[in-house]
Amino acid sequence: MPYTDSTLRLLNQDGTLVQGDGLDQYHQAISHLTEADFREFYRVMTVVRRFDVEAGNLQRQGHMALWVPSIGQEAAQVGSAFASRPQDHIFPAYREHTVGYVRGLDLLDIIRMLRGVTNGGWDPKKTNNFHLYTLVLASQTLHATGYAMGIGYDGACSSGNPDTDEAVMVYFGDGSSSEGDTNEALVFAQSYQTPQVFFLQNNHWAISVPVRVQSRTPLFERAAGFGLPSVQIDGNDALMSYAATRLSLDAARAGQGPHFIEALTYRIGAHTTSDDPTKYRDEDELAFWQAHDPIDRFRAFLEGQGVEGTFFDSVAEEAEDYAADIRRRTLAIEDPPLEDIFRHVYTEDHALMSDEWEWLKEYTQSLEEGQ
Ligand SMILES: Cc1ncc(C[n+]2csc(CCOP(=O)(O)OP(=O)(O)O)c2C)c(N)n1
Ligand SMILES: [Mg+2]
Repeated sequence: MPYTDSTLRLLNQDGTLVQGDGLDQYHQAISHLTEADFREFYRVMTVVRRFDVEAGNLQRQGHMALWVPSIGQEAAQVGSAFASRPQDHIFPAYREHTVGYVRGLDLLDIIRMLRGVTNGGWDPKKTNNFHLYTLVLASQTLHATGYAMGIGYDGACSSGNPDTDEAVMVYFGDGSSSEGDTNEALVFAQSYQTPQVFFLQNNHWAISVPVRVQSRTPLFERAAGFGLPSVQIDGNDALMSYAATRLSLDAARAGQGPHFIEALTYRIGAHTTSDDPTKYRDEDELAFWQAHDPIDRFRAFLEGQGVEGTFFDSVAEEAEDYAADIRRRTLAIEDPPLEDIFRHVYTEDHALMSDEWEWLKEYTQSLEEGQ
């Protein structure tokens, strides 16, 4: 059983709400959510999961070098993303497709990045402060802490108005929690009391290394050593993810310093399309997590609230349309000019680059002639 006695949860797997001591503040934190909001949580998770499957298929069909699936982690992401406020800055790792969707990222931009036709992603000013995917593990924790220190210097937090005070949220994984960068980011965040939430998605694996090798103690307990308040939540519970993140972000933006959330979830798919998890993972473990699917849980909750079957049918249809649109737009992506490989190496023309470009032109031509 991956959960501990400390794991916080609002939604049971059968979709019923958990009541009980100590949960009042979390129930309070979701009390303003309407049925329309809940439907939106479900819609987003379903559409992004379908997108994820389609992107995996596109990779297998040769349209991308790599795909990074996030199936199984939708609830941790949808709840925390909806809990952020428009003025917040979000620093993702590379698996936060649902967060990106909520913040307004066109998910084709992730495909474009992994296809190698952009110079690294998108413009965060056009994606509601959803910053770039970061493949160098944990470096985004430092970017986030630096940004949050800047917010402090600018006086853009702690005015007492949650609708304008800014905060930062950084996503990182269980494996990344062992990186020096993460530990340095935690030290600086604590020293400067940054308006920041560290959102750790513990999906139980860092490629083929299980989380038990990363730490003998639950990861959220590490935060205490740095002086950060922390909680461990059931990351497959979208409502608890929303509640814990809302409380933590609002405390951070109000001047109470950085907070830490560990969301227990699971990477249902492979690490990436370059990986085969059947080589190192136990079938029983996968079965446990498949039985704790976050979207099934939320559907059960909605059904318990009386949401009718036609809603689920229309969401499924929308997800199919979304996937078809992604496929159509992926196939329409044009290759960048070959010369771009050389164009940005030096700011000015350079003899070596010209020589290499001439060589490549000749070589490419010889291949065409050989056909
Ligand atoms: C600095 C650095 N070291 C190693 C890698 C290779 N690498 C890519 S993903 C990964 C595992 C990361 O695991 P975790 O932080 O748990 O995130 P997850 O992939 O599970 O979402 C590793 C070792 C890297 N990208 N960057
Ligand atoms: Mg991991």
